[in-house]
Amino acid sequence: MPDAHVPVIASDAHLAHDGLVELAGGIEIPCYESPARAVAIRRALEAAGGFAFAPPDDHGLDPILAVHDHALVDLLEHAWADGQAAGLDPHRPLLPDTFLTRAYDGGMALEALPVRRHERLGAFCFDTATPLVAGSYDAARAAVDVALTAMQRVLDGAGLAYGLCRPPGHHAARSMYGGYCLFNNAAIVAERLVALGASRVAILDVDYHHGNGTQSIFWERSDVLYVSLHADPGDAYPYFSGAAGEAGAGRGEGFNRNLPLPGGTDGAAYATALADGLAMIDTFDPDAPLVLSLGFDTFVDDPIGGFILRTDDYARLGALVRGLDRGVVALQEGGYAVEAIGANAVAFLEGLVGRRVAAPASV
Ligand code: SP5
Ligand code: ZN
Repeated sequence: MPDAHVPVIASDAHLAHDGLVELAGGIEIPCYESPARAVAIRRALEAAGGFAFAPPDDHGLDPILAVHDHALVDLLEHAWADGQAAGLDPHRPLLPDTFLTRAYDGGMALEALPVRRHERLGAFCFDTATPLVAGSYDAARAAVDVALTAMQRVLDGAGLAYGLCRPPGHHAARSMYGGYCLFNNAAIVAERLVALGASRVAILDVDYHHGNGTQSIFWERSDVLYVSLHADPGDAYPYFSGAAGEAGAGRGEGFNRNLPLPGGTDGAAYATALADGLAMIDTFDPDAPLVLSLGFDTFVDDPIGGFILRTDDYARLGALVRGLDRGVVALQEGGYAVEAIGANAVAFLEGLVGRRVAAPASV
């Protein structure tokens, strides 16, 4: 149905998740992960036409608690208010300054976390680039609702729905946030699909970075296949996961597939790897819509990425995913070249839905 409008689920709650600064090289810089990203995508889709916008439905906490520990949800819900009650500056974001790493714990039986939740951040966060502000929790809840509503549209018969999630999700693990991610939107959708009766759900992650959170959540699961294309973690964030040999464990062994790519990867090399990833998904034979973690930080001008994909490439990649011939729940992850992110989203989604794709070179 090439003429049907593609459902786009979006919420304005993200506008208040404006972290102001992240720490990079010991100094504070403006956040790459800004409200302007989602605003630019929305404007570009509106200008392109063919997309039908709708707000998310409220799905409540249960789908989140099926993936994340209550302690993480509690932290994200209350850290801001606890900090304010303790007299912190309302104009400064919360960032951890002390990290409870595996080496800190070292097997000791530590007894307690601080009572005030803004002092617990380092037990639940893995980086210094994920600030929390007053509106962060509501934005994260809305991003989950956006994702679940997009899922519902596909279950109701749309071939494709796009969730304009912000904050993104794929770096968030069961008990950990970071990498600009608070709740793992894609993992929550996948888990929800299982709860609704699916026995094989595939997540395809095309963000520039490895989705360490998604990998860890489904590490021992054979009912959720995670396939990720990303920058080789040997020299790219998040550094500690994403190698090709990480295949899952226990029943999940073989159901985690990492396809690390070298710095400088272009659209042609990327498409080759994507075809490999899609073949893995086809073999797995999902009985639920594909969950697509869709990042545009593979773009040539991305300020924190190291690949060289161009806008036209995204149309081709979308068309490749379309070749799977399955329903797709596309969820926004990263992408920080704000001036191009709208065009990149339009190109990918139009390729995915089979509309206005550039003609093959031979025609
Ligand atoms: C969802 C998502 O894309 N999260 C990415 C989080 C990356 N955070 C910090 C990356 C720092 C990389 N520094 C490279 C600087 C190049 N100028
Ligand atoms: Zn990314």
